[in-house]
Amino acid sequence: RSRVRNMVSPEKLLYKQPSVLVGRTDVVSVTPWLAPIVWEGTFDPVLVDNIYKPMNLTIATTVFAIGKYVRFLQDFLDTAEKHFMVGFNMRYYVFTDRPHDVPSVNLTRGRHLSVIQVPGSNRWQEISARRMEIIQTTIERQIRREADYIFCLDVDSKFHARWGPESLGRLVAVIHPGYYEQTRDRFPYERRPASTAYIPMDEGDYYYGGAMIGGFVEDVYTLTKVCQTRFEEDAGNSIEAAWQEESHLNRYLLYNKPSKVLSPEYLWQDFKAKTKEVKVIRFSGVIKNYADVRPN
Ligand code: U5P
Repeated sequence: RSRVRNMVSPEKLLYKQPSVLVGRTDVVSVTPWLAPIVWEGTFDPVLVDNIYKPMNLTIATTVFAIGKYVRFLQDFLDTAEKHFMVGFNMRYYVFTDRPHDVPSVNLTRGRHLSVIQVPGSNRWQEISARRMEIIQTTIERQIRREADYIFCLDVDSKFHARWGPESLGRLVAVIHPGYYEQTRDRFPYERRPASTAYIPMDEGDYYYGGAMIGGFVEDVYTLTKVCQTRFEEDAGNSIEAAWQEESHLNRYLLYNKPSKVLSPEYLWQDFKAKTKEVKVIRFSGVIKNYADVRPN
């Protein structure tokens, strides 16, 4: 697909003059490999919308709702319709073993939802692992023809404020809200050298959250393919990485740097109090009783 064009700003669009001297100084908004770190105040939402809207992009969103997790779909989808890529063509792909429990949601124009039936599982670790495989096969079967960008999101979450095209990029990751104040030796990376997700103590950029992977469909395809192969290699050696696919994702992103990094505004946790650098919470994981929702 070649619909992603250069960034063209419409003529006569009025917006605040950009400054090279004044901006946010309380947070870092660029990585050492010069990828933007997206924070409130580092982009102009009106300008960004006006650049991306004329491209007529289609965004794919995959979400898994297996077993009792179907109960999270209603809020996830309702809040996505309010805040997520508003005004863009959207294709939700809902993977579930309970298609009859998928709520009917009023979708605005240009937005579609398809339900794809997948087997259930008694082990949540396995559900987590199979996500990579299912995303990969669905990209092969349809998403690569149906969308330009893809976001793979956790369902036990809600949108609270704008999440727009400022988040688009070739390969997009989000900084986990739990570890951004810590040194890398304290990140919960997989630390056993026998695992293909292994990261030594003196390596690592950020700790990325497994609740979101995004980017060009083909870049996310490669990521899921590599992570799944490694996951299976580990399984063959009876190893399960510390945080399953999140560990494999972190390892992948250490050596395949993301082209855009989303600040923890884009992945918060409802049990965590807002910190001063987070001006707006855009998306957060809801508080859930694991004993209640997980199969075991
Ligand atoms: N998930 C399910 N059902 C389960 C466990 C996990 O659908 O029984 C999917 C959900 O999309 C969830 C994601 O958001 O895997 C990550 O799981 P967790 O780490 O939030 O439990």
